[in-house]
Formats: sequence, structure tokens, C-alpha cells
Amino acid sequence: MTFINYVAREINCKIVYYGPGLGGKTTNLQYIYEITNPENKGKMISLATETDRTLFFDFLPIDLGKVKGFGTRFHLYTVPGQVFYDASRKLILRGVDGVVFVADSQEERMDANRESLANLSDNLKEHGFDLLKIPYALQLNKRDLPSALPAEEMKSALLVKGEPVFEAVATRGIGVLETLKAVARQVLVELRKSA
Ligand SMILES: Nc1nc2c(ncn2[C@@H]2O[C@H](COP(=O)(O)OP(=O)(O)OP(=O)(O)O)[C@@H](O)[C@H]2O)c(=O)[nH]1
Ligand SMILES: [Mg+2]
Repeated sequence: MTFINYVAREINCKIVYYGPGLGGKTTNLQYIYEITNPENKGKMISLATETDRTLFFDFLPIDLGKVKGFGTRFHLYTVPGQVFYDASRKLILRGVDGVVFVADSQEERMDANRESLANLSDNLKEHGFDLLKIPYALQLNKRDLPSALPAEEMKSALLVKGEPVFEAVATRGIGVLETLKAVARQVLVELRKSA
């Protein structure tokens, strides 16, 4: 739910990175954190297991420039991808403005990608959102791995509408900012419509 603070002249939006376990959601946020100037970011908070799997969420607030004199503060969250953390995923989607789906390009993860995408659609519905309407981008991550499927094949399995698609190697930052900008742009368009 976009929150506009007229006193601070600041627009607050929530973007959630969704996708199967080990797909690279946390890695996306880590890269964004690393390359963002200190004055444009807050603390990154990660609640992780000992093996660095996301336990509850990661959180990173960043500023993405001004719109009509208002600062834009984006609150980036990741969900835990592991199947049994569904209650957490649901909770994190509360008040979401835009979603990035981080798909794992490895052939053996395609079932997990599909399952996670269906889970996203269901969990959005529970909050009264529609995947077909919400600002959304698809990231095909881990393009560097030998078992990565052709992008076209992944698209035919995972595209849900005419969403922007980005090939990424999150560990090297490839495609990460492009993905974020694509979803942020859509969120701001929606905001203008409702303003
Ligand atoms: N080769 C390769 N490895 C990647 C890439 N992106 C992420 N990884 C690695 O994949 C592993 C999992 O990445 P995470 O970012 O923790 O995955 P996640 O989606 O947050 O996983 P959960 O928190 O369990 O849902 C880590 O070892 C990353 O370094 C990539 O583009 N290529
Ligand atoms: Mg994670």
C-alpha cells in the first residue's frame, strides 16, 4: 500500500521479491545494497538461518530519486522461498505495491519455479490482489550456469502477462538494477493514476 507522507514530501512503496528457494532473491537485495550510496539507503535487515537461507525476510529501504518534488522511498523485501514457510510469505505480501519474481534458470528448478509462481498468485489473492494487475517483473536468474534453460523456453512456461523479463546473474549484479527499475516504474505509473 503506497504511503504518501506530505510533511516529509516522501512516497513510500513496497516491493516484494518472490520465487523458489535458492533462486537468488537475497542476492538481488545484497547487490542493490552494495551499489547504493549510503545517503540513499537504510540498514539492510536479514533474518536468516545458519546456512544463509532466508528465515523470515530481508528488508532494504532505498531512495530512487524524486517524482514531482516527492522523494521516493522503496521498501524492498524478500520472502523465504522454502516451501514450508508459506505463512511468512503470505504475511510479507501484505500491502505490496509491486512484485519481482526471481526464477532459477536451472532446468531442474523449473517445477519449483512453477510451484512458487502458483503460490504467489494464490497468496496475492488472499490479500485481494491480482497477479495479472499488480506491477510485476520476471527475472530469469542464474543465466551463468551450464544447466540454464533457453530464455524462450522459460518465458513460455512462466510469463503471466506482458511483463518485462530480464536475464540476470545476480551474484555479478547483471540484470539486477534493470529488474528493480522496471517494477519501480510500474509502481509509480499506478501511483500517478490513483493520485
Ligand atoms: N551461479 C549463480 N549463483 C547464484 C546466482 N544468484 C544467486 N546465486 C547463489 O545461489 C544461492 C542462493 O541465493 P539466495 O540469494 O540466498 O537465494 P534466495 O532466493 O534468497 O533463497 P531463499 O532465501 O532460501 O528463498 C547463493 O549461494 C547465491 O550465491 C546467479 O546468478 N548465479
Ligand atoms: Mg533469501
